[in-house]
Amino acid sequence: MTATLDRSVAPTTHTALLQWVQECAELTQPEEIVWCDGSPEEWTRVTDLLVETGTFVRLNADKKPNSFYCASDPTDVARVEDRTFICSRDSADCGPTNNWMDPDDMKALLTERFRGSMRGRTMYVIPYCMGPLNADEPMLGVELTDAPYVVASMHIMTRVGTAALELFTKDGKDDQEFVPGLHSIGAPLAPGEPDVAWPCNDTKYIVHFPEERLIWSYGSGYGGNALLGKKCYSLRIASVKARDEGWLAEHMLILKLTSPAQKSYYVAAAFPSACGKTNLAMLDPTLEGWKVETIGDDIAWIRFGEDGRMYAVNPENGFFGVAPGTDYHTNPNAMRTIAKGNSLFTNVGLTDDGDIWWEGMGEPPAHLTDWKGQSWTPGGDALAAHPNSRYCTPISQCDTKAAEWDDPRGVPLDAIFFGGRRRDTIPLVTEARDWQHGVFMGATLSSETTAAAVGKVGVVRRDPMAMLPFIGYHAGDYFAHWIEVGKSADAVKLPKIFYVNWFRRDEDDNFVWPGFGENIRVLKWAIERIEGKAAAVDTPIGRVPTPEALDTSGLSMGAEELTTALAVDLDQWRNEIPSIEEWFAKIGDKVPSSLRDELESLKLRLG
Ligand code: GTP
Ligand code: SPV
Ligand code: MN
Repeated sequence: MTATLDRSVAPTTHTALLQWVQECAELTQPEEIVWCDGSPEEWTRVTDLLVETGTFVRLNADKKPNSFYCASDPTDVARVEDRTFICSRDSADCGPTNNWMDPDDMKALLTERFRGSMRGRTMYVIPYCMGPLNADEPMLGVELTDAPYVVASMHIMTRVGTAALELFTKDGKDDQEFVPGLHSIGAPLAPGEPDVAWPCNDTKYIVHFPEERLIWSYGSGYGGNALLGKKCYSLRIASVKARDEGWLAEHMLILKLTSPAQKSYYVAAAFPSACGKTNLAMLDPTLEGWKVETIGDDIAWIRFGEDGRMYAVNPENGFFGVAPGTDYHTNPNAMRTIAKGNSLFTNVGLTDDGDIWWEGMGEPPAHLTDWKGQSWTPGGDALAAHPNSRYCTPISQCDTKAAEWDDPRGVPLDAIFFGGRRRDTIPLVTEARDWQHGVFMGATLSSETTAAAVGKVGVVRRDPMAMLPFIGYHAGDYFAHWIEVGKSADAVKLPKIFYVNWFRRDEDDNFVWPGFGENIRVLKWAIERIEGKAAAVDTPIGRVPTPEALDTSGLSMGAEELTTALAVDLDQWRNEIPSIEEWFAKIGDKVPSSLRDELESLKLRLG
């Protein structure tokens, strides 16, 4: 049986929305259409259903109340960058770092994939809002999905349901814009056919039509591919909207830092996937008197305020954090947040007493069920948790959330950090001379690939502003937009830019910098630079702290390691130049001349 849209029970009069839901239902032929209201009852219904169908295991309520374990299909564990497309009308608007296909061709191809793809399943209509509901211009979206896992996840990650839907027809108007996103796991069920715990399709397409502000996602149930409010809307589509309107949509955490003098600062930081954003956003400082509060851990929308400063908003409502490595010693605030329950855990280990465990979380239990469903004991080769396993938990229950975390005005940025995962070359911290130099640092940012995307791990690649997989248009135009945004502002009001690397290693392959809570020392130096208080050495690549300027009080690390962490090795930098040149050559004519000038002057300074 195929459901048709019954407008008399649809909880909205929004004409374009009703029309689109009807078209998608006709195409995908679900058995039922359910409008999501975002209520706690709906959460209970959907999670109960997922337990019943074997997708979820309810965790022990004494350990993790109202929380669930789930294991994906072993082939559906991460973002699929080679299956991600920007289908701009003109291929020149997509650029060499994205996959492109003509939008009409893509629609023709995918229409056949979506035809009947929801047969035997329920189509959930999820109205949602990215960013606060009381924003001047609430950023609305609707995801149609046949995955109840997506419904449960969207409950945590976005403002979902009736409160969002009401904004679609605000003040009696039914013309509010929204970003439509059609998602199907691509696993229709024939009558009587038994389901599997994690249905998906071997063929995946994550597709964006930037001019239409439209998303089509097929074949995957994994977070970044399937929760369309996150990377698809808030980065790829939003970056295009931001270019058109003069703002920035970035892969950045946002934190509030308060000094012992009780002065507060706001910092945004762009690190590639699985390179430390969540950990920095929740940092537990090792320096007395300093306080860090969390505003966002993955995405920042940055607009100019009336005072000419840049204000950052976190469009999300939850954390979708990397599980492995998260522990009371590394990220106690994340541990406390998930301990309160109301969370989902995907591809972690399931302990025999109904709790979760992953690599890096203290002592392993004597036995557990690993993410592949196999019996697991410590000491073997198999991992308990997939390296890209994730916890999904509400920001509202994070003890260190800043009061401003859902303020629609956002917070005024004092500093922007770029950072990557590099075993050599990149010092612990470098200050840019000015905005243009900072944009050059961001545009040439490099990092070792991680398990957050399917593919080889540990390969150094350029990841401009940590946005390589997320820029919704041509990377060269994106660089030009960053330059323009800086030019349009009063230079003294712009955030200062820094480049950090927590991941430098010694000859024995150990990290030289202890990282995590100790990163407060780098934040402190940056703030003192902004205040004109800390010393720095001018080097060919920018300004780095003098060893005395970095507060190392109580830091148990050798002077030699500290020197290595801070070192600007000119030979390593000279080695870096050809790959930067290659990178600019790849981007081509659209690299702004100001960034080419930066490269030329860097070469001159390196000699
Ligand atoms: P996405 O959610 O994929 O965008 O990742 P993210 O940038 O939020 O990265 P996250 O903070 O989750 O960290 C990823 C991994 O890096 C985890 O295993 C962390 O334990 C580890 N990590 C984070 N900060 C540091 C650090 O300062 N030093 C070291 N050595 N590891 C870190
Ligand atoms: C990332 O990969 O940068 C993430 C996780 O934050 S995902 O939502 O899967 O993209
Ligand atoms: Mn991310």
